[in-house]
Amino acid sequence: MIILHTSDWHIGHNLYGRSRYEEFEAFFDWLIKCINDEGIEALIVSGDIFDTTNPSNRSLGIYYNFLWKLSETCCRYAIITGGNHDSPSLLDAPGEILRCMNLYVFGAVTGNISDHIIVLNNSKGIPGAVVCAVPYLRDRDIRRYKPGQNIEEKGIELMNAMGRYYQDIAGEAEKTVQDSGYDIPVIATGHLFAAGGMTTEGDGVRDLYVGKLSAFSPSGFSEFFDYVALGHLHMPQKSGSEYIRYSGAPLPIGFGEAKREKIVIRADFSSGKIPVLKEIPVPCFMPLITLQGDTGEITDKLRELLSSGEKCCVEIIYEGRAAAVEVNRRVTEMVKDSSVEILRIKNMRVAMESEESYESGITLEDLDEKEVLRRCLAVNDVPEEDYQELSEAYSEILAEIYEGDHQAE
Ligand SMILES: [Mn+2]
Repeated sequence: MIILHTSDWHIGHNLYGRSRYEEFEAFFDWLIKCINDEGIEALIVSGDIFDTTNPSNRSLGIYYNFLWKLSETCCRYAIITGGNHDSPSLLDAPGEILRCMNLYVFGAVTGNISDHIIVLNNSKGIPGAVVCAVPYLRDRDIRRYKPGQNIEEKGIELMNAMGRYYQDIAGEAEKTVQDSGYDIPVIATGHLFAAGGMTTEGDGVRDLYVGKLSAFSPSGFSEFFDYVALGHLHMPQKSGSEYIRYSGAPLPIGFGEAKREKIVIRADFSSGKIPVLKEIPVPCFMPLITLQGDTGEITDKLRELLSSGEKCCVEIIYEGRAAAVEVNRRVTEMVKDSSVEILRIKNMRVAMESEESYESGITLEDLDEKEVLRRCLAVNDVPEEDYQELSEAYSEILAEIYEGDHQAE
């Protein structure tokens, strides 16, 4: 059985308001070709299919178009699990019809653990692998609410509940393997932050859980799993073992991770339960380039970029002393009618000298939610000893907003 592991597609993601549909279409065309070239029999997608809980019609079109094309490849199965960015009910809505095509979708956990166990048959119709398809585990799905608990206690309980879920599903999978009569590999999926995981600034990875204990120890995965296909972290990485891996996002989600290599992972179980793993690089469909310096440096680098004729998106970090409006005017003039698009200009000098957003030209897009709160507390002269409690309460509200299933009705 040959499997392809990918995650964090974030279909519909835009960069500073610029849509990226063409990049997504190019990625899926490439993925179809890759699946055929690599002889993939099952595709596993570990969460964050869409960027938001209510994706646009065009995003939905890209997704379904891909699933339709997938059915014409050598890939006989797809296991698609929801991430923290996804709406469980939106993913699950076409679940029954997709199942007819051997496409298994799990937006959220059902009450019945055995629903999440799928036996994949090999090309001869004999059981070849078992998949434990575990989507992002929401607090409300696995933990019972107890009044009076503080955030830390809730966090510990949540991590324990996650550990129990993986142990229970491993137990269930073991029975399935025994019933099959074949000694076949077991693959688990997950969308979570594993302890020791790496992120970079501006990579778009959103905090999952409230409180300090928000990382899941990879030792919580049963040894019974031969491979764990993780999603959530956008940088490809191993998590405490060769066989517990994040594939990372196929497209850079921000300028911060533009230079990092993007991959999908091929796991070949043809010679037994220990897979042969291969990282397949994903091509760059739209270079994201950061130009940093004063007016001279920026215009020189921009001229070089323009002469290469390459299509790209640019972020400018301006460190000079002239007025930002002037730089803006100059670079806008330079890229007119070219294949270079400038997505944002950040004025470093003013940003460092002044915290006042009105004067510095810092917009809401430059700040994350926590920074907005920090500024709000400072402006309102809230005493510093209250910061901790207020920011924890604020994080709880944020989690509530992000995890609220707006498509539920
Ligand atoms: Mn993600």
